[in-house]
Amino acid sequence: MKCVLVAIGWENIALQALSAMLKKHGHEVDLVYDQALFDDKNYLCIKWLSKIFDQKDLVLQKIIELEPDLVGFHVQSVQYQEMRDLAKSLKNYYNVPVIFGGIHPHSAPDQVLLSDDPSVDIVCLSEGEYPLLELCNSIDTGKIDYSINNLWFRQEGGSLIKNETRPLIENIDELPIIDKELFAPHVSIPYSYLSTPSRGCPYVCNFCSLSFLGAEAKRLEGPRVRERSVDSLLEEIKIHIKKYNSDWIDFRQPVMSASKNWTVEFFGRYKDEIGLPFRCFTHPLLVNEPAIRAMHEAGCYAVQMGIECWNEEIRNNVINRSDTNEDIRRAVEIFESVGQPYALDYILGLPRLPVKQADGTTRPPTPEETMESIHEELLGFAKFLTPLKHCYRIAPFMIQYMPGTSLIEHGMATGDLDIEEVQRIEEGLHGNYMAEGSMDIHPKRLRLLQGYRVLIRFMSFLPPWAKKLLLKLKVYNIFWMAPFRVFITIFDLMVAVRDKDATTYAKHYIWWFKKRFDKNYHLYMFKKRKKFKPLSKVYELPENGILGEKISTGWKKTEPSPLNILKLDDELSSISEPDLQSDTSLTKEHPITK
Ligand code: B12
Ligand code: SF4
Repeated sequence: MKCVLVAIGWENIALQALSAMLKKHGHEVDLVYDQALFDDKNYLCIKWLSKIFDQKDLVLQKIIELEPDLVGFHVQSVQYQEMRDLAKSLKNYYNVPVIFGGIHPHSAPDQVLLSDDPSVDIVCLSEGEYPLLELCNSIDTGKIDYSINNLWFRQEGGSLIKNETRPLIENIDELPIIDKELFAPHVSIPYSYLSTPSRGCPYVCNFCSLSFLGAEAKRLEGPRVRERSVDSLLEEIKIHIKKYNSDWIDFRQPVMSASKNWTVEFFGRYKDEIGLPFRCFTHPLLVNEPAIRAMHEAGCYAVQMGIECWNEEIRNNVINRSDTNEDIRRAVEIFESVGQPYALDYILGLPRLPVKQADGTTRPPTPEETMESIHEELLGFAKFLTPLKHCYRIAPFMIQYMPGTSLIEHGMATGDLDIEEVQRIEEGLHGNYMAEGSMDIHPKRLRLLQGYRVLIRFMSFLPPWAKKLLLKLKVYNIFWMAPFRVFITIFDLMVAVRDKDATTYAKHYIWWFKKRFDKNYHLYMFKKRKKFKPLSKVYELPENGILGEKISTGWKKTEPSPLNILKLDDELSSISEPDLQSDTSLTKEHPITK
């Protein structure tokens, strides 16, 4: 059978993993990729430019032209609304089951699989390799198997089937090597090679989507962190590097690495067997000298580490990180002594702690107490940054609440979030952390945070003596008065010039931009739009699972036998007038046909 996978915004390892599994078992896989130029939900979002380059109609056209048997969307929260719209449009023209997978459907499956909206038929929770394979195998037999674990189904009429979640895959080496080829026509793999060497994270920071995956792993009694073996990871990299000749490697796993021995062994061999510069991520509690030295000697040009909050009480009690400020100092001293360049991440706008009252109860902090606590925290952090020499980038972001994470409860308790805001978060309608983040906070507090954001960003490229002077003379007070966007853009650009990550991102953008003028590319700017005839009824999964006949407009359900027609007549007579009307409204002409 043919499965079409859909991605928006950036290269996607999840789809490469799924594709490898399906292809290994003889299924056909295609990718429809929308770079979403200037609205990639990653870093660069310029609304007016994104409108000029918006080619959603071509994305839809491409999916329909491929005549798939199943369409799978990878959905992160920031992409949810767009993906849902795309699925809805697709079903106006083509009869096909739609499956949503990825962290967003996993975090909010009930919000995605709605009984009153047939846009999404199936949701995949947790890991998708085996469930998707089993689903495709069942489609091959002509009848959907509704008992596949990890999958939730929506059937004709809106009834839902919610299957159990299976344990996590213990040995991820057993999975086939990811299918990089899938993305080769769409992203420039030679610029940078994206790899995720492990799954899961040993920590449970409650602002992070991985925290509830951790809780889920515990419930399923499986191991939370699963690492590829050194041999298997080196093999994957060697095969692909030979093919794509990439400039550097971007190790994008939660933390590299949960095990000191693995790190020392892997990077000891990496140096001789691969030897390319790379970047990776860590956590203050995982930083130890042998591991950092092994990484540094192997060509690590940057380690990225989250500090997230300099107020120890908030770090421990609100965001659920157990590291102390001393642990962070110790980790940073190791980077400094080894001479390892590093980048630090920071979250602005975290909820404050409730205030304890004399009678033992608590109350939310007052606006004044909140402002005071922010000043204290961020000036303390700025002072901590002053002597650092090898920290080449400090990235302060606005808090973006992720669906399903328990930080939301703290936000509610302190009044930072209300129920409507939470609903917006679960529907993927919240702001990106690169911009204003999730909250609709008081303008005074926002201004204060923006001022500190500029100050901390500015400190990224100052030598220690200049940072000291800046703080001593309080020159930074100017940042509270200046236009935030102008300042942050200037400083972002200054940091970006010497940041390999940012320069590669810029190179990718130019590459993508050129693709829009390549006649053979599916998102060619001037490509002729096809007209598709709208269907009279939106496709829904048949109750008996039988898919019927495959024609150019997708699955055509088998005509009911004369016996069933009699039954159907009875059913139809019980449908009320408004129901029939709402059905015909689905035949309205869609913009693509205009
Ligand atoms: C690598 C990575 C990236 C890479 C590549 C993106 C990618 N998805 O491959 C880059 C750098 C581009 C990136 C960017 C962003 N990322 Co990111 N990223 C990750 C990271 C570290 C690993 C993802 C990964 O490769 N996992 C390995 C694969 C195999 O596992 P998986 O993704 O869980 O997929 C499995 C299942 O979910 C399921 N599945 C997934 N998709 C589908 C689809 C179908 C049809 C089916 C059936 C199943 C299925 O099957 C897969 C295989 O088992 C995760 C954290 C994490 N560990 O998950 C964050 C994470 C996914 N990123 C996150 C975010 C917020 C972003 C950004 C928005 C941030 C930003 N502004 O920079 C952007 C969005 C860019 C974009 N448009 O894609 C959040 C998402 C939170 C949320 N609720 O949406 C995560 C979870 C990090 C976090 N700690 O919260 N990211
Ligand atoms: S250490 Fe990083 S990846 Fe792990 S739970 Fe915390 S924020 Fe998420």
